[in-house]
Amino acid sequence: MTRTATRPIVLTIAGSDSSGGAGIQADLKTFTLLGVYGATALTAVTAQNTRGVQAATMLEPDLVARQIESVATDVPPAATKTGMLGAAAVVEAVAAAVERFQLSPLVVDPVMIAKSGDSLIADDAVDTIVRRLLPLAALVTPNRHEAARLAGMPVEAVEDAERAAETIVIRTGAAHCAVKAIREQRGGRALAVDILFPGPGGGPLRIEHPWHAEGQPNTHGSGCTFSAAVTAHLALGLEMEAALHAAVAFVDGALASPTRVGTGISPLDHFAAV
Ligand code: PXL
Repeated sequence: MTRTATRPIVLTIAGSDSSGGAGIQADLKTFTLLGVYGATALTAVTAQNTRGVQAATMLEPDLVARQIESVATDVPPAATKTGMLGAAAVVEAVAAAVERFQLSPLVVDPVMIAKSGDSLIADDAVDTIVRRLLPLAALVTPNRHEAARLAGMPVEAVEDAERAAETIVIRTGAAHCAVKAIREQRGGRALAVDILFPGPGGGPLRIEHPWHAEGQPNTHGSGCTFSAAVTAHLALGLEMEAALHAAVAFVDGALASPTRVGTGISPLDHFAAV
């Protein structure tokens, strides 16, 4: 007798990082370690290592849409995330496909700059994300630089991040906004504070954890991994707040690991938990 089991399916719509630390590769490692089945729609191919991005090519918007269609019509995802989208036409194609196939919940990681400082998005694509994609999002996960750009205000301290998160939610219609990793010095300790703003009418929630990005940080791919982990936990049935706590714990473990890869900014260690 054969037995058929199912596992939650998660779709990531993102770019390839040849070094294996960020992008689609980080997403698939995270999905696998958290026990969900990962499907992918590739938006871009980067030639990249831990020292920087050496080259990048965007895929045709139609091919991005066709990948989403192929996945959605056969292995329908229980949750979807977007990472590097790169160009306004790709954002448009992704938003149209998300609407057409009613991909929900949708987690949008508004990827703009790699840890190396290289830009991963065209200027006009940011506006398209705000206008077309964020209204469809259950959650948007900017870091403080991305939050500043999306909200149009400087974001340095935790209070700024809370204001920016509220502005982003009210302006775009995203259901939740999480601003990642604001550094706060408290006594002799550096903390990383994540903000969750749960939509109009709610108050912000703060999640505090140790700051790991000092010394020889292994932070390459931490944003991708965080949004992938939230998406996986949503697919596993967790509510947003619980999914966020679980994702913070996963990323924390991976950042705390002593394992390093490459000669530049090492990826975090996805395997820390195994
Ligand atoms: O971490 C953001 C990110 C997303 N997607 C791709 C990347 C990076 C950072 O390097 O390379 C493909």
